[in-house]
Amino acid sequence: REGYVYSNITSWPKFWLGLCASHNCSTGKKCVLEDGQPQCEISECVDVPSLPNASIPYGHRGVNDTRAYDCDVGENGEGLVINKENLTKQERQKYDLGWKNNAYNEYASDRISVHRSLPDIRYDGCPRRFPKNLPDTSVIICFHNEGWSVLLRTVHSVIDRSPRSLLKEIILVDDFSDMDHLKEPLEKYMRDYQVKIVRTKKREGLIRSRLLGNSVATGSVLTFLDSHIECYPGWLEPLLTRVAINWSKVVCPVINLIDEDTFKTNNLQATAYGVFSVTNLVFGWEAISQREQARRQNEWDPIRSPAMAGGLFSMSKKYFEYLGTYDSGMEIWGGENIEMSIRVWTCGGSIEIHPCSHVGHIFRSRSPYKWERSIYETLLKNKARVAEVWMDEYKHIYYERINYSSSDMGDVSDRVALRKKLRCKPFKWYLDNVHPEAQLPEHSIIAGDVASLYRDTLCLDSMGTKDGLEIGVAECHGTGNNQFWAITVKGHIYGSAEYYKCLTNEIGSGKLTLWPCDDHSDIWQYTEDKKIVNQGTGKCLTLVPATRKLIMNQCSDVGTQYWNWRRARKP
Ligand code: UD2
Ligand code: MN
Repeated sequence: REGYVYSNITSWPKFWLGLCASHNCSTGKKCVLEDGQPQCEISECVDVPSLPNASIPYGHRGVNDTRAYDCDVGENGEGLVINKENLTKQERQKYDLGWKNNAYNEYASDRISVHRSLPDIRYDGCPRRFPKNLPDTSVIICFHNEGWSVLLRTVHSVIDRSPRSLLKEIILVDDFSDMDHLKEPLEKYMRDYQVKIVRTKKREGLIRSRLLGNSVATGSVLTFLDSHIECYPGWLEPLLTRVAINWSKVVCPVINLIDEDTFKTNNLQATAYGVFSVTNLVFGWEAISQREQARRQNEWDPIRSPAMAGGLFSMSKKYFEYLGTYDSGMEIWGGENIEMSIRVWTCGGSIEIHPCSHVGHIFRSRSPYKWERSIYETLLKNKARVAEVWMDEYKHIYYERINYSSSDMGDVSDRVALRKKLRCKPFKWYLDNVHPEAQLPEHSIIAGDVASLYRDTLCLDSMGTKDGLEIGVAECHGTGNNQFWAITVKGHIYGSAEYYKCLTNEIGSGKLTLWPCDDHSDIWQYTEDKKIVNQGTGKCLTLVPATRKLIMNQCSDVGTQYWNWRRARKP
């Protein structure tokens, strides 16, 4: 096996007993075990553990740090606002470095207890008692370069809030991090908590790292978590209960937001479920459909979700393996959640979000990792593998928008064979039954980029996707996306790869803009001699070469009215 396991669990330390998991403490207090009994106490001031052997103590109780702090900083999911202008030069450097390395405010995190409390936000109707024989779980946390206090808080929130009998083990999978604190110091620290650490031998990415985690897991359920999360009270039991009811259920907690700057948690209930768009395979949240709302009786009933965000879920280990784990041909990050969503639903399982289970997650506005290829190329490859294997005739909707060739996705024959072996239902079944609310684009006549015949290095470009933005021209890049245009059977011109936006010649201003497509969208014609004519006004789309702008003019035979609508490559 790749990597190695640190400690084999023989007996469990007392503080693992998990009694605190079911012991509610009021705001600002945390639960500790005194002689084996759970007690509430005001959290002590010093507990972001120092890095072993670090010369400067870590955390806000550092000997050189004489400012007064509130001991209850961050408790109950409250935020800590750091005014960076007030920091000394040295502190300011730490502050800036924290942001740079992690894309979140590590400086603030270091000042909040790694055992901080979170409020119990479960609905009153959520069960507080659980079946005796719930299956146990391995919690698998993959990380690539994570801040010390954030990773520790992740692990402690699992230990502190999971009943011992349900928590078989915690497995940290280090995906080839290069931060020093994640080497010896982490091993030393985690040894006390009997957390297993396995490491990849090269950068594998999240997908193959999870597979490594699974290969050493011994629990009957796998619970995957990101490395910058915090579990709320009672998070685990509902997930395992659902898996125990039916082993083909894949169950996700409600994902709450932990603010990347202050670490304040948002403590909201579930109002959305997961979906993805067929045009670009991008995951998103959407209001729970009426259909699904009608099926549920209570707000605490599980929500059947068309897709999952990907990071946080429980799934039977046996089922995970039966279903073909993950597509190990996918790189680094992205797309695996869409693949898993389609696979689970079409091959007989289901995905649920449990409103009684909450986990906070730090969403970052940029990715702090190093990427060998660009994020864009990595995603292209991973998503093409999803489309090719799972989407049947619908894959072309995706391909034509990105101009992707089959040679770039690698070999997918194993996954095609898996789909056949499992006798999974067609993608159309998924669209009809699991996510009938999904919007699908109209059937297109031609789809691809549109180059000016007057200057053939210039292509029509949506210039972004905001409603009402004027479109223009830009150097042709050949990757689809903002230069993707499709004219449909009805004569609508779809612009932009991502959303259902239609080309409109605004009355009055005459501007050429994109608005959400509907029955009233402008009708266009792409003529035999390659002009783009607006049916309402009879005018032709015309390039103004000097300004690189577009206008509508009377049709004539000037070169600037001719456009080469080039078909996207189809694998
Ligand atoms: C979301 C998911 C994430 C994953 C991703 C799509 C949630 C909360 N998060 O993005 O789990 O499904 O969508 O792929 O649903 N990591 C590695 N090696 C790498 C890169 C990342 O181990 O090369 C780890 C990383 O440390 C983290 C996890 O993988 O724990 C997910 O990465 P992320 O947090 O950057 O992704 P996120 O939350 O934006
Ligand atoms: Mn994440």
